[in-house]
Amino acid sequence: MKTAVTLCRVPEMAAGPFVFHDELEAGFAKAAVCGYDAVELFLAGPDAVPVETIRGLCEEFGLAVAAVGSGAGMVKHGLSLTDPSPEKRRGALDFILRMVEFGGRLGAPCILGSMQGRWGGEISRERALELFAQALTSIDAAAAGAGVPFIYEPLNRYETNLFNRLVPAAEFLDAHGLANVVLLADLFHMNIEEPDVAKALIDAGRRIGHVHWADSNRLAMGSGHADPGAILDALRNISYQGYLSAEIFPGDDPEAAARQTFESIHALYIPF
Ligand code: LER
Ligand code: MN
Repeated sequence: MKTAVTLCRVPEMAAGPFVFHDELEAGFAKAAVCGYDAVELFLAGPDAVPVETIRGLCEEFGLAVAAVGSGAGMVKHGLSLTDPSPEKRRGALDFILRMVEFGGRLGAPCILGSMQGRWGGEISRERALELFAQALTSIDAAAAGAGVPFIYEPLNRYETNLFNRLVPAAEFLDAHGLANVVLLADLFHMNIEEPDVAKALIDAGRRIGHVHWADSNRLAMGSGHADPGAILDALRNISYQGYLSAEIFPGDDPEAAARQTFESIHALYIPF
């Protein structure tokens, strides 16, 4: 199990649930001081920062890149993989494939969150899932070629209507033979959607590849009513080896939120 903290450099996402919004060097420095193994990066796109610059910062601060987010494709360009417009869908797929390639050069998988889109209007649920499976099939192969998994994140009902819970998402990946796609278990979304968070982690365990470590109110763990002990027990039960990444609202003191998150993991952590 490894720890990561989010660092967002997308102005349109300045109010989002990301701990640090500093310039990259300052953000890397803060992540390192707080003890993290890695940063999870949210950048404006695949060409926003040269890969060499990020590699240099990783080396300087002794950090890895846990994952790269793709949310800028939605917030900056309005792109989604299930959009009614074929042109928008092509743009979305192209954006994701370029993010996969960019992340691959850093050894980091790309995350699909908001760019999954939603069904409705002229797109039926059946058609949206067909489009989604087609796109994921191309992305699965591209990520395998880049030597990284691809991370699909079920979101709560207010953000998507494709998949809100882990087990149905895992069954969808299985049904379409998407062997290189893993699931992101975001504890905030799960606290809204799953009847039993620990049970869902165990039931979808074979597919879980990344965790957003947040309390029920999306603040640092310890601020709400999630049960981090039960969640860590479930992750131990599935021999989870990936990152616990702080994707939370930072409040007035991002470094305090980062430290609280880190301590919430290490206080309860027993080596898996
Ligand atoms: C959005 O709610 C979220 O959880 C992000 O990880 C998706 O990009
Ligand atoms: Mn998330």
